[in-house]
Amino acid sequence: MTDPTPYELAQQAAARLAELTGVARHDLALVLGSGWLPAAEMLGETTAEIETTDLPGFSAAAVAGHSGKIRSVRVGDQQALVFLSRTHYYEGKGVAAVVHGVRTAAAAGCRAIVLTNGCGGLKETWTPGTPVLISDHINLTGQSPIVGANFVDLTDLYSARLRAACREVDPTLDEGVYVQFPGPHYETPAEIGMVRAIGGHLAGMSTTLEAIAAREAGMEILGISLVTNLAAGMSGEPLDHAEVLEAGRSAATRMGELLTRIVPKI
Ligand code: 8IG
Repeated sequence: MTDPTPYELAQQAAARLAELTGVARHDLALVLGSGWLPAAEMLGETTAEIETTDLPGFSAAAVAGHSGKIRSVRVGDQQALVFLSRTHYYEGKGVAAVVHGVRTAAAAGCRAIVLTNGCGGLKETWTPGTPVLISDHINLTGQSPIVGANFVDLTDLYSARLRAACREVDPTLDEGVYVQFPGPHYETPAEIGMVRAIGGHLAGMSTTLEAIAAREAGMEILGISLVTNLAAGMSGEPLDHAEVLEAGRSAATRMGELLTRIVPKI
């Protein structure tokens, strides 16, 4: 027997997900980045929680503050699929593993996806704990989740409609271009200088490959970064992961309200 394609594997995962959650179709998905869990706790009633490893194609989560679970959450009259963790590119499991959750969400019926992350910010005014809408991205991994001659258009990758909806909820929200580095090391100050030079405002290790896979699958995409630290070389302090988790806790209420109020508009 031949191995399943990534799309077939996602279909299998979605079928098992439907069995385990008792929900035939989900409406939208959220992927939680570093620091986002406290905010997502405010979304609504969790009707099922499963281990990602109970679904075909997922492997165990590896980072402190990332929990390898998926929740089915009732939000108003919608059923959301919430990934409490993601597979990062730097884990070396391959790009298909990185986007398997996104493809599973698409196969589960999700028409939209909210991709969140924790990242470094390049604007001094973005103090740790500031959420920023992703307006566009630069993918510095040099990889694509798409294999073969499928020339997917990435114009307006991050939905202008959903960004406008977010600003109706919170008019103070800023936006910026997210630059994905391979990681797992943070950038050098010189690399942050490069990010600035090429038009980036946010530096992180996720999201762009997932957004590409989500677009390929026809989903509407909302990207929100939580700036957890000033980018390398800007603060005079070294970067550390504890700072990331603390920024999430302190900003949870603001981000939780944003998520809760944006979902009905999706
Ligand atoms: I949280 O400053 C978090 N993730 N690449 N740079 C990169 N990833 C990050 C950063 C950061 N902060």
